[in-house]
Amino acid sequence: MGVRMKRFVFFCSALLMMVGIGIMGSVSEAQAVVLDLTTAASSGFVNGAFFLQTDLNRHATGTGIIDSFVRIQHNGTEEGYNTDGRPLPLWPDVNTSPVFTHSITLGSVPVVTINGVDYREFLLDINQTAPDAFLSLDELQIFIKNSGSITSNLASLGVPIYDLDAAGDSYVKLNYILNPGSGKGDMFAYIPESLFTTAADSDFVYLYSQLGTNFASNDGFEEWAICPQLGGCLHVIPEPSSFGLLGVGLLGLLKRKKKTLFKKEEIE
Ligand SMILES: [Ca+2]
Ligand SMILES: [Ca+2]
Ligand SMILES: [Ca+2]
Repeated sequence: MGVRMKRFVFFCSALLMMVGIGIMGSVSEAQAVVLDLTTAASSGFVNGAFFLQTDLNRHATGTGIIDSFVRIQHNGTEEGYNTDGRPLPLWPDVNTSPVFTHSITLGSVPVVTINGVDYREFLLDINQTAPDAFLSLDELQIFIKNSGSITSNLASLGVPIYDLDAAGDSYVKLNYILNPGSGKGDMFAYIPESLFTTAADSDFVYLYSQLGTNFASNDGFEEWAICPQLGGCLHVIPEPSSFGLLGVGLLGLLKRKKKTLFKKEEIE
């Protein structure tokens, strides 16, 4: 092969490689989702889970209605999961008070129906400063296990149920300023009930979240909660009109499951 031919072959190979990398890049970008929940009542799906911005005022719901089960706090990035186990040397961002961080059973997590689909409902309450109100939920993973006191790494948390990043590096962009003040919820995560079909009500649910990679955490803690006593947090919102037009529409589509899921002894 002559020098000119070798140069031509090299040029073609390089071109093919660049095209290939470009295709691979666009495919992975297509799989990753950036869900923007920075406007009131905005919503969307990531890997089949439904995320909804909310202005739920936890103080207006009364003590004991909302059960907080994992609280994490660290400027920059932060991560952790709920458990009864202590100490938590691998998870320094997690608040170790049993009031704020403890196990939950699947039976205590309310099931709500949206557009004919059953979901398990989780509430996220964030706290940020007003000038830097954006915060990213960069990872959310849910597991099921027959023990509620694990303290080790994520691989020890049992059966994987849901992963925000399963189809690419996705994140949900949140805006604290939509509902400022302490103790006000910011987002619902609705995980399809169909993913939990092999689990029993007595199994423990681990919720791992990591925040602050794309939009850094600051100021106060972030906290996940459920509303077991009334079969879901949306049912305790006093004024549906404050939910915005989309919220009102969703409320019309949302029904509380008939069966009683709450067992008092399972909560705290
Ligand atoms: Ca909040
Ligand atoms: Ca991610
Ligand atoms: Ca924060």
